[in-house]
Amino acid sequence: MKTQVCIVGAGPAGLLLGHLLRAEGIECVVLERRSPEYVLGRIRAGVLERTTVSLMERLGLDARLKAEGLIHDGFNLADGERLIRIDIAGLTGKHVVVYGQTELTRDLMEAREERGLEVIYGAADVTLHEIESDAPFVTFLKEGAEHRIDCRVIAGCDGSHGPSRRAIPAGVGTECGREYPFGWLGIMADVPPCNHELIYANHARGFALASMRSPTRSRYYIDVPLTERMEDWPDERIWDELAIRLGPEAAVHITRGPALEKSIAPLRSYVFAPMRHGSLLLCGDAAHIVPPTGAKGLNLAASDVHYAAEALTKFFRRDDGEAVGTYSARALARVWKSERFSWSLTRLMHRFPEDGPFERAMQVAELDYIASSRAAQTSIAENYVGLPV
Ligand code: RFL
Ligand code: PHB
Repeated sequence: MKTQVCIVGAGPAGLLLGHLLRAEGIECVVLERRSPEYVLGRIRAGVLERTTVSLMERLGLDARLKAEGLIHDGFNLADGERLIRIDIAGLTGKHVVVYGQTELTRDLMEAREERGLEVIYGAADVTLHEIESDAPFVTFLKEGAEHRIDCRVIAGCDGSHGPSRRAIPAGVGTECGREYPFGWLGIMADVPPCNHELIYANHARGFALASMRSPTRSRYYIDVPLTERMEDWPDERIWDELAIRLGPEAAVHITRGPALEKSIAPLRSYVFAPMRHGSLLLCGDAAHIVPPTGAKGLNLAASDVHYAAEALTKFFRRDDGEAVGTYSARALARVWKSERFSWSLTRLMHRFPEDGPFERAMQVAELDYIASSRAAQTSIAENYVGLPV
């Protein structure tokens, strides 16, 4: 098989890129290791920035997002006693939209036939070849047979464990990051949210987040040591812990219900640079990871795709390779700012095991400063709604 762009991974980055390229008449094929059902079963992000919504609008795939997405004009930081509201609409004139990554992925998935986007699910042993040449190719196994896709460009949208980043020879790139000494235990339940806006709480017992997917579906998180096992967290224990950490005002509005899903995700910051090597472009989690505090992971994948689609359109439609050459620098400039924001909000809202009285005093002072300073709130708000692309 021959195509112009072979996209590895059909998560939000791969599907968004595929649709944007097809809309420009560029040929592409997406290869996905898992089944569509498996991809839709993964519960992840929930908050969309303007840039992510705009991409769906541009594709004309925003009907359900418009109808079902919840517009949020603010969110809250709780520090045990008070609730500091960040009025993102008042401070920036913009808002965020609460709409699950699962739903966004479903919208992109369902439009693939109508838009002529070929996605091959169940592609095993995907391997990238000759990425330093102008004629790279990808091989994979499907139902026991080996297949080969020749292309001009490979887009690595295969998440943090995929083969794309690993295809870059050792010594070419640099990587750095940090692991955090806790994970987020998430619970999804068909109960009304305890508050109409998100609450990120820093409590003596640890972090908590009250989020949602709809007026009848709640998503909550607490941080737990990485040594915790899911079996030790029956639903009632999670609800009890949430009620304490979110504080009495929110606790009275928590409706408990059976968990539809529960899982523990580790927190990590990571960046691989450059995001292009030869004919391979990396997008989304394949190149970087942020801790979920601040809801940047999915949105960063979308902004990478925005730059990648623009670069590839110039390359294939106008024979202009400059944008491909500058893709990595453009994408990384935004990536680092989101890394900084996610790291700083994580630092502010979690109790780190190694922290002493000084680190805690710094958190208190910063929360106090945020509570009293419009400038500090504006800085948080403009990062939360998403920096411009
Ligand atoms: P994805 O979504 O991981 O998609 C990558 C796709 O590539 C496929 N793949 C392969 N395909 C072919 N061959 C291979 N060998 C392959 N290996 C992997 C995978 O099956 C998958 O379909 O990356 P993408 O598209 O870059 O999107 C990024 C976002 O998914 C990610 O940043 C966020 O979901 C991060 N994240 C969260 N972000 C938030 O903003 N808020 C959250 O609450 C939140 N929760 C999460 C998360 C990420 C998690 N991960 C990665 C473990 C919770 C979890 C558990
Ligand atoms: C979510 O609803 O899953 C969510 C919301 C905000 C975050 C992280 C996750 O910062």
